[in-house]
Amino acid sequence: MKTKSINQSLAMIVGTILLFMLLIGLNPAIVDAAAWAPNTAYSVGAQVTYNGVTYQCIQAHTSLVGWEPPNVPALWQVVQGGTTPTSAPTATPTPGNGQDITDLGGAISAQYTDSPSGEDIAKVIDNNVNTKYLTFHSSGWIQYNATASYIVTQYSITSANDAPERDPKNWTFQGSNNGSTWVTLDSRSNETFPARFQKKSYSFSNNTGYAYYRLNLTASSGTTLQ
Ligand SMILES: [Ca+2]
Repeated sequence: MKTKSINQSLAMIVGTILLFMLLIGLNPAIVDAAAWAPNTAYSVGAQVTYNGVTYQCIQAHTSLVGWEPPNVPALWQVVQGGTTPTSAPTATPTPGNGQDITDLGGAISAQYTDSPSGEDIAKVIDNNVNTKYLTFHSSGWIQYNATASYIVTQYSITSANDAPERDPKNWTFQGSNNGSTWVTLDSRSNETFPARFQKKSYSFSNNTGYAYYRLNLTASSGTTLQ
């Protein structure tokens, strides 16, 4: 398992053109132990890596999804100091702090694909504020599946060219490593975008890497989100 430390941004443009930037933090990667996996029997003393951190098992158990080492301190402790790799870690292209991970070739998708021509979900992360995603629903999710796990600590949303009532108003920002179990990282209510093409950035604390990030958005209008 490769480890990477990254501080990155995820940029998307939603609905009314939302631009997200996710900030990701980098952890030093030391990889001697096998990657943690669910449904695996671990005995005391076993070492695993998870998101670039090495952990040692302190209580025998069989792992389950949701029992990732950082979530269950009764089962795993961080190996202080770690072990020094005998050779330099393989160089992995690691975005630095502030990197927009939506520029790294992942997949963008949305709950709804009823967009008018030219206003599809791909417009959310095309780094062009003049294009937008629009769906004829008052709420819906948009998702970015990165090519690797990144620690995101910031995202940005940019308002679109018109119709402020379609702007996102309330949302949650979530992370996942399997696309089905989600952890809420940030929640916002009654947000407004007083100007068109206005970019707003949102920061939050996060030390866990995820490969999937999702915004669950609700517009201020009852019919359309952009
Ligand atoms: Ca765009």
